[in-house]
Amino acid sequence: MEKQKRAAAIHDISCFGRCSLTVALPILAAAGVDTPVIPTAVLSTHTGGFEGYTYRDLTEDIVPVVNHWRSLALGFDAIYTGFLGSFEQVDIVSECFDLLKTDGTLIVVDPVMADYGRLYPIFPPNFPDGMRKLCVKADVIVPNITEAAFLLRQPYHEGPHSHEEIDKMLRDLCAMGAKGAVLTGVSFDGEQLGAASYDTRTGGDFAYSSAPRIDTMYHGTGDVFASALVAALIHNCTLSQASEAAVRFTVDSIARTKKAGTDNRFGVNFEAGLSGLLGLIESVKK
Ligand code: PXL
Repeated sequence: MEKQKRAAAIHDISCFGRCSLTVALPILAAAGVDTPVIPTAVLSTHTGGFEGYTYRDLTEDIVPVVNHWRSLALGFDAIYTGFLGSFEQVDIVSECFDLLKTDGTLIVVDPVMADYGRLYPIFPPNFPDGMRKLCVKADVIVPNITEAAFLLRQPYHEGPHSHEEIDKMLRDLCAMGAKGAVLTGVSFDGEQLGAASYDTRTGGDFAYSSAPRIDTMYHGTGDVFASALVAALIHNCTLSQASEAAVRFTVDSIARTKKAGTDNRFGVNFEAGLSGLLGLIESVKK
């Protein structure tokens, strides 16, 4: 049997609401990936739409965990980060990349901080400056359109977008330092919604994946998308193949959640798609 791949996931645990580690861990595990975790904080729920959530910060634990792992000489095929709650955490995680990565470690940064034109209320206005520094060190970044606008210090506007605009955003994002970028929430016509990717490692390939827009919004879909993307990349998909698999996995999760009429704060039913995830990843390679 092929050696099992290992991806370290560095995110918070939102105990309820299906995002961050409670999404990344099952999705990567279903794809057969050994997924050690560094929880950066424990919250009773995510911060999107719930009142009175608890928040236990675990910043102090991050470096000790990493140092212990270093004493075990573990190797990582990927390091995947998402929501980080403070500038200090961003700086520490940036340092962790240097401490943990070896030749061939893929660093994927989802700069979770904003959506629909606005920063999440938990973050100060200059938080994108911190995230920018982390994105510079990534192999692949996975912003939505709002996050990309903040990273690029440019005004946000709602879609549809032109191909020229999206391609320029992708090029400019990679010019900041990342080798590849996948932009989510992309629509060229208002009817189809999906992702656009750009990979400088393959000579600057642009690719687009979409599905008919489902007119609803659920929390945690960005994490579902990025986790499926990392799973596919670990299985040697190209960035465009991985983006296609992640779009399909996320859209299916949204569709079944809409059918069930679930509260949009509760996240999406990705669990029903887990048994098909490896098959989906293999199918996009053909
Ligand atoms: O889904 C991203 C996310 C992760 N973690 C926490 C969040 C959010 C989005 O709001 O609040 C704590």
